[in-house]
Amino acid sequence: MSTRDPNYGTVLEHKPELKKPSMYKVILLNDDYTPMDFVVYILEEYFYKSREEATRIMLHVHHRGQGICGVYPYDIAETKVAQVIEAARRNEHPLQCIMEKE
Ligand code: TYC
Repeated sequence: MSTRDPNYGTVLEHKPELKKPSMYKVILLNDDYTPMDFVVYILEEYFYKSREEATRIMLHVHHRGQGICGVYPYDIAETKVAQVIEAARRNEHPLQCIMEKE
């Protein structure tokens, strides 16, 4: 392109400047030892679920093997996973929590 090009200096197309951040599912895994009440507590305390919703998610995980607690940007999902595992280990429960790109 030269300065004699009729399109010189003309912006022909705009690429979006910002991509939407990828979102990550935070997933609880079932096990045979973590008490149901503790899982409900985790869902209320760290994922701000009502008692009813927390119970529903806990029972879903119990029957189906895993379940989604929420969907968050990477850093928040990573923090939630760390908080859940920390609380579980502090209480000597084997509860596992993972994150997965949506
Ligand atoms: N299966 C556990 C029990 O019978 C309860 C449980 C539910 C554990 C969900 C983990 O993510 C979980 N006590």
